[in-house]
Amino acid sequence: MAERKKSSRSGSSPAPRVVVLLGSASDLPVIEKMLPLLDRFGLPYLVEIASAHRQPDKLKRIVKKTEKEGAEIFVAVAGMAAHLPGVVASLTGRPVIGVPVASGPLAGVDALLSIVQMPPGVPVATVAVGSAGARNAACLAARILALKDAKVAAAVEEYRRELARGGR
Ligand code: C2R
Repeated sequence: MAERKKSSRSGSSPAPRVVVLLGSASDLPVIEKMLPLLDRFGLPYLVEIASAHRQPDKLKRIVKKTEKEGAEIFVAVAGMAAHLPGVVASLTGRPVIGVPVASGPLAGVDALLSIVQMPPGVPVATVAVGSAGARNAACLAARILALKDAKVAAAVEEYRRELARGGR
């Protein structure tokens, strides 16, 4: 499964600036509301299912290839013993945002602790469990990229104004 989205600002299919990696197809519902946000911020993205546990070679290939193509932020979404974000952070020096998923009997506490408790030197910016976290991953990616991209910064500010008007 690979979904390469065009930037809403461009007619061609640009290289992804944000790469969204999922541990399983069962995690897909969690990113449903994240993808329209990436579109809104004008960030082309790629979605791939690549488990560090089950498909380590595939995961490494995707990270290395997209990094070479210019990917700036990696978002890794996983439940249970969620090693995927940490492994991605070991494969790239680019910022990695980890989204814990509430799958399995521990309802996301397992994933949250697996993602947030990285050893020093290999950071993963950990957001909330589930869909709220996935949406915040898009917002955080945009805020990081906004530092050097005026169009993304304008889109972030417009989104913040909408929230202030009572939007959700
Ligand atoms: P299945 O539904 O495929 O059995 O997966 C997935 O993210 C998912 O939430 C159950 C859960 O296992 C997680 N998973 C990981 C990793 N690979 C799969 N945490 C990994 O590499 O970290």
